[in-house]
Amino acid sequence: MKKTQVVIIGAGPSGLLLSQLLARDGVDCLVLERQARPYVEARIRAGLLEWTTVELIRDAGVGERMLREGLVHDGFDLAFDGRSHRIDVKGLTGKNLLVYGQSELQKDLGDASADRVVWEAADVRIEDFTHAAHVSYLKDGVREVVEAEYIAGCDGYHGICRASIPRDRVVEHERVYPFGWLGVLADVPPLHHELVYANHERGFALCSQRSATRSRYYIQCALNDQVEKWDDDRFWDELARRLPADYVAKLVRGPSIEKSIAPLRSFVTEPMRFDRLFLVGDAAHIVPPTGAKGLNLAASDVRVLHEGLVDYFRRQNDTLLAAYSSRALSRVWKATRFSWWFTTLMHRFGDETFAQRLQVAELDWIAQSAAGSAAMAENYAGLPFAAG
Ligand code: RFL
Ligand code: PHB
Repeated sequence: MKKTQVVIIGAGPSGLLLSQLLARDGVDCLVLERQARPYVEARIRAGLLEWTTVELIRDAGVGERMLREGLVHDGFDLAFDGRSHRIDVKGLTGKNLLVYGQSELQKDLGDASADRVVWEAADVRIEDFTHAAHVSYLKDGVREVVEAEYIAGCDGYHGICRASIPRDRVVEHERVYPFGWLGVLADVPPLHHELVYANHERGFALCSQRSATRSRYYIQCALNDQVEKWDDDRFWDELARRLPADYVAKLVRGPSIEKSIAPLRSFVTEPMRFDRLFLVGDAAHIVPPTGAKGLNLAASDVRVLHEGLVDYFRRQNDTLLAAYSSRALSRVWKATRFSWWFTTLMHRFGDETFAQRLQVAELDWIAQSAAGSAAMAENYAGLPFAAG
């Protein structure tokens, strides 16, 4: 039997960032991850960090490469109706954003927490989360048991933590969208120095990036679409059709180095605490990627849970820990609302021209109105945290 103070299930960004923050504050923890480290680090996912996320990573002592190599952005473009409008996030909120790939962050966190992670821990089971915190797993065919005071469920949407909770104790809210995103990563310079979100009658498009020489582009696709049906030429042609001409003139095409389809979903679990088990990040909630809130929400859960655990272990005060679920959910629901709204504003839901005209009218209003632009910028930059 191994003993630790906090057992963390999942070594994605949530699990590793939590372990790193706890270790720096002298709280003992162990991370159990089902996959091998290279597999986790190869997953291409998020790319855009809110400044509060950047600060948390820096405070965890793992921000050195991120701050050196990340690209600081001040705003982004909305393209619609053949034209575009820039949202000046920095001017409207005082906050920047940082382009830094989740796979790079995952590597930095992996290096920092190497001695606290059991990679390839198979068949992880929560043996008890009510009276005690007991977790077991198989390593090289041998079942190991870990006894802790708390369990952090950081094992993503398909993990075992949320699934271990009796159905009558959870409420799950869900919205599934009738389309997906086809994403391409390519070693070509981005067509613009900031991100471009495009509303077009053929469907949504997003021009993002990972560095000055690596682009990440997405287009809305059918839910049942297959990636094999999209060779590179078809993808570049379709992307170009959905962008105003002045961007297309700067589009550099090249071979894709990754291509995948992701479904879009909004999902929130309530509450986020069950006795000695805390759900964190994608294990508790999913947002559609429009607006880039997923990883940022995971980081904000980690921040709130870290504060609560440190107060408990260092000062024997469990007030903040007791408030974890309500503090985290208040930010989760606001980001869920924003991601749903931005998704609804930018995508084709069918053929009806009425909805399309309303989208363009709303985008035009956002562009013209100080209040509209400010609301967009505030949400995009990331909303403040609830007081403790
Ligand atoms: P993760 O990253 O899913 O990590 C969970 C970890 O748990 C492990 N695991 C288990 N371990 C042990 N036992 C089990 N039974 C286990 N089951 C699972 C998994 O192997 C994995 O290592 O969750 P986490 O840490 O909460 O992090 C969440 C983020 O990864 C996610 O929210 C973002 O990637 C979402 N997202 C974006 N977020 C942003 O903030 N900005 C973006 O620009 C952005 N773009 C995106 C995105 C997600 C995307 N996809 C594909 C879902 C773009 C895309 C296309
Ligand atoms: C990305 O670069 O993967 C990305 C950026 C912004 C989004 C979504 C995804 O809103």
